[in-house]
Amino acid sequence: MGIVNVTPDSFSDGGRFLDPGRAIAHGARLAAEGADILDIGGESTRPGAEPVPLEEELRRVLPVVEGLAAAAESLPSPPQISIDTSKAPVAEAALEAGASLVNDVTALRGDPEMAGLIAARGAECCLMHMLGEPRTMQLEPRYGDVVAEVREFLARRLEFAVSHGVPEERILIDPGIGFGKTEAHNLELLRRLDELRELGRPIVIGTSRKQFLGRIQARASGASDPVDVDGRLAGTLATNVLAYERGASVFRVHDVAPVRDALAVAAATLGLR
Ligand code: HH2
Repeated sequence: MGIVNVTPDSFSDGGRFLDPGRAIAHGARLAAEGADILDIGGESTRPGAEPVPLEEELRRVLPVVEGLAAAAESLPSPPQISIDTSKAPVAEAALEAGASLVNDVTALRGDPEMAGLIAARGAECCLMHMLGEPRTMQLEPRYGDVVAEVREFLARRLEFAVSHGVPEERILIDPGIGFGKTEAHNLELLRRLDELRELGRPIVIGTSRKQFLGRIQARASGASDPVDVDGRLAGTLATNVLAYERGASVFRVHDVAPVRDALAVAAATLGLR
């Protein structure tokens, strides 16, 4: 899953693809590198981010969804278009324009219309765990057993989605790395990711360029400041390979080609391809 952020403030690429033409070209490049899914988002969820008004989010993402849906038609294996939103009107417009997956970081808690919309449109959805909300989520997050609590949360959200008419086969789950979690929580979730397999749904993992990788890499090299976003590919590769080995099947990343290669080598090593 290649990330297309159409935002001025995303933590790693904010402002780079705010222009629709550039965002479409970027998405097309990720598809050419092997992305099976393009995840288009118009609202940053980085720690501390402020919510974006509906009209503004629509204005950012719609031309990009339309452009990439049109571009996808001419590709030999067209990528699926995903809309990263927690607002039902944005999801609705994107589904109308060619998206077929709704990546909702609130796991259908953000908008009461979202579950019914996804069910009515026969779309797929990704349910992600988040403790709190982006504005405040990194202020001292606490868990007893983080993996058990995330699994329990996802089990309840799966039940909720199914009870609102979304078929189980159309649902993916995601532990929400970095969403209300300390470095230790993120690492524990990755280490014990296989425990989420019990839920029987495909596992999405999103570690790409995230802050905890910058801190770990800095410690490895003896640097005092965290490695900045552009230097976090090593950590991104390591965590995606380990997540793959523990059962993840969708990898939400900024750098599609290197992750594709790392996963191909991991699969060959495990005798899976
Ligand atoms: N992470 C981000 C955004 N959406 N969706 C899922 N399912 N899983 C994730 O881990 C996830 C997500 C944050 O990353 P990014 O989009 O690069 O940054 P920002 O939210 O600042 O735009």
